[in-house]
Amino acid sequence: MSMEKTLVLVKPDAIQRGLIGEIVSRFEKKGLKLVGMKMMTLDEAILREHYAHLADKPFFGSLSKFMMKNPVIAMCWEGLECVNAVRLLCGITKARSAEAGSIRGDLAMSVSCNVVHASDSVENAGKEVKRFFKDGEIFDYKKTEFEHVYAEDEM
Ligand code: IDP
Ligand code: MG
Repeated sequence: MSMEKTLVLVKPDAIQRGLIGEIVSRFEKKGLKLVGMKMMTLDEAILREHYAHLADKPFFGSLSKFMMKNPVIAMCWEGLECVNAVRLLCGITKARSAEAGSIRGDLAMSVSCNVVHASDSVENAGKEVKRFFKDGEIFDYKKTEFEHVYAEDEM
């Protein structure tokens, strides 16, 4: 068991649809700790890196265009084994098939406009947090709620 940090993006469709608060609230209610948050406009360079695994897909161009349509909210969340926990909260990529109760399952219908991004492994989470945040933009503070979120032997 280890404390992990993971990257979440509130995607352009969610910004337009007024879902920022709802999405942030899902992670807050789960008991995660917000350690970084900012609004930013993505450019082609960061998207080429971020979606490198999709570079040869036919939809890569439209995906990049979608992600640059308007700003996104980048967030870094912290918690015990939270990379996996956050992926589960988000649900699968194809939102209309995502499990009810998950963010995508409850809030989206599209494969591409699926309201959130979340890191898919501990290794990628480390890279992605560094990609979107500078050192001084990630905050270290005590979240007293953790005493109630976790058992003593888990912390
Ligand atoms: P993930 O976001 O669930 O990790 P990835 O396979 O890493 O899914 O794809 C990244 C993003 O690319 C997806 O969230 C979605 O916005 C978009 N995407 C993935 N597959 C497709 C597709 O088949 N058509 C259009 N967009 C897609
Ligand atoms: Mg992915």
